[in-house]
Formats: sequence, structure tokens, C-alpha cells
Amino acid sequence: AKEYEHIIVTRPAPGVGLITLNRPKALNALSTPLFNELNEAVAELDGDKEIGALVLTGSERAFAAGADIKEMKDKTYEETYGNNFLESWTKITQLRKPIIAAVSGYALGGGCELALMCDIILASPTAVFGQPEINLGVIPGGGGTQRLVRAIGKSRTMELTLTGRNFSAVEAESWGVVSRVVAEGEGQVVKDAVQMAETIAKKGRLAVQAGKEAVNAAYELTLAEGLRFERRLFHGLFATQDQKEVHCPPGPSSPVYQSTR
Ligand code: CO8
Repeated sequence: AKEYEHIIVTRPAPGVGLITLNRPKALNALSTPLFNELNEAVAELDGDKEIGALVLTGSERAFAAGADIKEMKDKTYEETYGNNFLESWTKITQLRKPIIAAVSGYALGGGCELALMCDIILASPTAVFGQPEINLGVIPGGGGTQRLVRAIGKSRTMELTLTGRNFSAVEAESWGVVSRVVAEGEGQVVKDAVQMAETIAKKGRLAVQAGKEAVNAAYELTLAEGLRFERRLFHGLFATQDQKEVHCPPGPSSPVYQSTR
């Protein structure tokens, strides 16, 4: 496997790629060099036939404590607008395969936004989310205001964006930001995320890709358009080998489901 400076890429289970952010001294602060590596690793895993799902994680202490304040603080308007700063930080949203964020510790600012770019978020009880950008005289720039509104509504998003207060794993779960909070314990959130990724990796690849595409379409289309889009993808899956291999309802007598990937 390729060696990177800011991330570690491993394959902890069949069909699963695990990317670990690895800037421990800076609590995984996000920078353009880090995203260059992340984008390269994600593109490689997305194109790898052996891989069916990805997990993105940080350390016990921090998923990511936001954009690197040291890199950002002296930037000018000309540099940010002129060079479309952050444009390369959202490539992960173009991934075809599912990606699960396994969040432990701080997921602040860009860290929270990076988790929100993933398809599923699992949180450790220690997870702390927040959009503290207002304290730095800016606002979220990686989709926080938009993705949070869709996840938790306007009033809560306004409160979080305008006060900059953090929110806990329990709040994140009760609001639906994360799909669940896992049991306590070091490494537990990564273990659970890898297990979930392994489950997904065993399903028919085209069906998984279509499922992700359909759910994401719900963010952008009207209900009528979304329903038609879903139906068309559903119809299309009847052309796949995977669909032909499942003949009867699940149960003790059903044939073993072999995905063609
Ligand atoms: N950038 C750079 N370095 C950081 C960052 C950061 N965001 N966060 C922490 N660090 C560094 C600290 O400077 C410190 O380094 P050193 O030891 O060299 O001084 C080290 O990490 C450890 O941090 P602390 O000593 O502060 O650790 P504490 O446990 O006392 O505090 C906190 C942890 C509460 C997380 C604290 O570090 C903190 O408040 N960090 C900043 C959080 C923040 O404001 N983040 C938002 C940044 S703005 C942003 O993200 C814009 C989003 C852009 C879009 C991104 C799209 C994906």
C-alpha cells in the first residue's frame, strides 16, 4: 500500500478500505496537502474492484478539529476567492461507493463538515461536533450550513452556526446527524464502522451504487422527480446479474446469495 504523509490507508476486512487521518499533533487539522492525499486515496479505492465500501476516521481524540487555522489565518480574499479555496476539499462527495465516517473526539468546523459529506456517520460517545467558525469571524465553508439544515432543520442549524456552540454525540443521535452512537471503548467506533462497511461490501455492487445515488438524489430533486429517478434505477437493476441470482425470499432454504460485484 502507498505511504502517505497525512493519512494512513489500510484494508482491515474483505472489501473494506479504511482511511485514517494522521496529523495527531494538530488534532487532524485539515489542509490542502491532506486533501490532496485524501482525494488520491479515495479515487484509488473507488476504482478498485476489490473494495465495496470505505471508512473514514481520525484518532480517539479527534476526527478532525477543523481546517488548519495556521494555514488559513493569513489568506486574503483574493487568494480564497481567486483560487476557489476549499474546492478540492469536497471531492469525497463524488465517490460512487459508500463511505462511513467513524467519529471519535472532536469533529469541529471542517471536521464536522467532512463527516457530513460521508454517507453514514457512526459516533463514539466521546464525539463532539460543532461549527465554531463564527468564533474566527467566518462561517462554515465546507457545506455545514447546507447539510446541517437538511439533517436537523433551520432553527438548530442557525443556533449552532451563529453561537458556535458544540453539540454532543447524544444530541447528534437524537437529531439524526449520526445514525447511531456506538458502545464505549477505544477503537469501538472504527470496529463497528468496518463491520458495517463489510456488510455493505458483500451486497451487489450496482445495487449499492444505485441505492446511494437514489438517496442522494432526494437532496436535490423534487419528490416527483426523485420518485421517478428511484423507479428508473430500480428498473435498471433488473438487468444485473445480482438480481437474477436471488430467487426466493430470505430464509433457511434460500440459495446462498453470491454477489458478482
Ligand atoms: N488548526 C490547526 N491546529 C489545530 C487546530 C486547527 N483547527 N485545532 C487544534 N490544533 C492544534 C493546536 O494548535 C495544538 O497544537 P500545539 O500543541 O502545537 O499548540 C494541538 O492541535 C492540540 O490542540 P489544543 O492544545 O488546543 O488541545 P485542547 O484539547 O486544549 O483543545 C480543541 C482542543 C477544543 C479542539 C481546540 O484545539 C480548538 O478549539 N481547536 C480549534 C477548533 C476550531 O476552531 N475549528 C474550526 C476551524 S475553522 C474551519 O474548520 C473552517 C472550515 C472550512 C471548510 C472545510 C471543508 C471540509
